[in-house]
Amino acid sequence: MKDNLKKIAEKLHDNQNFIITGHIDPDGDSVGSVLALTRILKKQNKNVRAYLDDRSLASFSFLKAEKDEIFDDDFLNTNNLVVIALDSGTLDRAALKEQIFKTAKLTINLDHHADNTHFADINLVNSDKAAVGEIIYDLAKFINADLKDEKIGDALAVAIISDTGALRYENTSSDVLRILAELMDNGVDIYRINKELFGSYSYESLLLKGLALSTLTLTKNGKIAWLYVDQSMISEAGSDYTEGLVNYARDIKGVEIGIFFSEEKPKSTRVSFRSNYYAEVNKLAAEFNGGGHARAAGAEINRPLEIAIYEVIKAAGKYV
Ligand SMILES: [Mn+2]
Repeated sequence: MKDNLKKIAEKLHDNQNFIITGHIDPDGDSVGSVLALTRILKKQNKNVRAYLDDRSLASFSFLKAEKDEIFDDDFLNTNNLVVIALDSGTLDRAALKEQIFKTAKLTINLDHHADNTHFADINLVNSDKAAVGEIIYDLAKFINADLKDEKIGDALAVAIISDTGALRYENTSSDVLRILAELMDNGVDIYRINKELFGSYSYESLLLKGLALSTLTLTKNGKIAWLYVDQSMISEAGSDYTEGLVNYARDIKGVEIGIFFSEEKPKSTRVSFRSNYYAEVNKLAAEFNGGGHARAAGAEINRPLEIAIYEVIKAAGKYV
């Protein structure tokens, strides 16, 4: 790990032009890490852009991404591009046109998913890290980046707080607490970030939450719970914000696996898996061509919602 950190630090130093990307449907770790690394490199006078679209940035407007931090097509005319993918277990998962990745001078992959396929020229994958934000922090320390910069600190804190569920998940290590303490000492307002991430819902998204909760179902043995959202509920509520709904299933007392289903199209269902203590939901997700972490994983199933629910719940029974 240290070796790769050193190798990556050298490549950051020796190159000038960078695109930083996260994963599709980005979460706080993805957006926070991408913006943090973009800002770190910018401060080192690099020519760098975050590959994030308006839709991805909408929930993170408080991170105040500037136009000149964000990728646009003109940037593709830049020569000798180094592409850095964050928080993406596979190249498919990276939110970047494969062509851009393939034509890059050099590719780097920084991730914390145990099932990462090491798809880049240089790979630093550490599944002991709670968030990619933690890896970016290590890298920042290694290259003596300015962590007192408020916009870098905010982005790192968003990454780490998001992936630890505001310090509630099993991955909340003492390292995580030390990093956040340091960021706080540097002036990062953790209360404000928590408020933005977990206390700023739209009215419509809560209507959708109400509809989703009315579908909550528990298996006979009480170990698996699930809920879903379909297209009619999304139009009724006027929101498609489903972030965090899976936690309601996972957080029921006695439940080991919580599952959330979202009808994307008539024959496409997105599934999120969470577990509490022992069920390796990345293996369950892999049965449906998905992946992730032992306690948090996902899959995209090309089946109608009802059939996806039936098949997934049946398969989940083996893990509890
Ligand atoms: Mn992550």
